[in-house]
Amino acid sequence: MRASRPVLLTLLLHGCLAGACSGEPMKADPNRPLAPPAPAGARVIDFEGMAVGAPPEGFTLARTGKGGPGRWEVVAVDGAPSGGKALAQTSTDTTGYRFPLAVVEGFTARDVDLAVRFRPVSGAVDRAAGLVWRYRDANNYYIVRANALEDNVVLYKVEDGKRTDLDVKGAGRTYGVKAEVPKDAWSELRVIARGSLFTVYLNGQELFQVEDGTFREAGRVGLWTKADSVTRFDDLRFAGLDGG
Ligand SMILES: [Ca+2]
Repeated sequence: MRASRPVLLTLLLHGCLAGACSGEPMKADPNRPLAPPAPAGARVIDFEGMAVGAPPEGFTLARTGKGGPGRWEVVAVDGAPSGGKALAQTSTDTTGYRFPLAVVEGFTARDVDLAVRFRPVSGAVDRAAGLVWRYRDANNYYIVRANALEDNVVLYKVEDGKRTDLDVKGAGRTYGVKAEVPKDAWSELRVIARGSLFTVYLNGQELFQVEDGTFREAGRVGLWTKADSVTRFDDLRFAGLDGG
C-alpha cells in the first residue's frame, strides 16, 4: 500500500523537526516542547529566482564591528532545502568582532516569527548562523545565533555596536544554552518575538526564552554571521505578528 501524500509530507516534516534534515537524524529531546506550526501567510525567500554569484536581491548588506565587509552571494547547492540555490556568506576574514549582516528590504515589524535553514560549512574562529530582528541599523538590533564550534545557541542584543548576551528566562546569565549544532549539515533556527518575550527554537524544538525591553519599536529582519564563518542559508521565512 502506498503512503498518501499527507502521510509522506508528515514523515518528511518529522524528519526535519527531529534533526538536521540531512545525514543521520538527531533524536528529539523529550524534555523540550515542539515548535508551533509556521504562521499562515509567512513570506519565504528561497533564493531560487536569483543569479548565482550575485549578491542577494532585496537585501541590504552591512557589517557590525571591525574588519572587512561580508561577502554575501547566491550559490548553487546540491541538496539545498529548496531547489538548487542558497545564500552564502563566503568571506573568511578572521577578525573576531566582525559580524556580516544581510537585512531584508521592505519589511518591518515589532513582533515577528522568523526562521531560516542554515548550514555551517567552515570557520576556525567561528562557525555560526544567526537571525536578527528589530534591526534599526548595523549597531542596534537583537540577534540569536547557533554556533557549530561551541554547540550552543545564544541570544544577544547589540546596542550602540556593543554585543551583550541576555539572561535565559528562569536560568540567568548562562550564555544561552548548550545544543547540538551539526557541522556542515542543514538545521533550522527560529525565533518568535512578542513584546519583550523571545522564544528560540532549533530544529523544531523550543530551546529557551529571553525577556528584554531594550528595543521596543518595529525593525527589520535579517541574517548574521561572525568572523570567518562560511555559512549557507535557505528558506528565510518571516511573518509579522503585530496586532495578532
Ligand atoms: Ca533554495
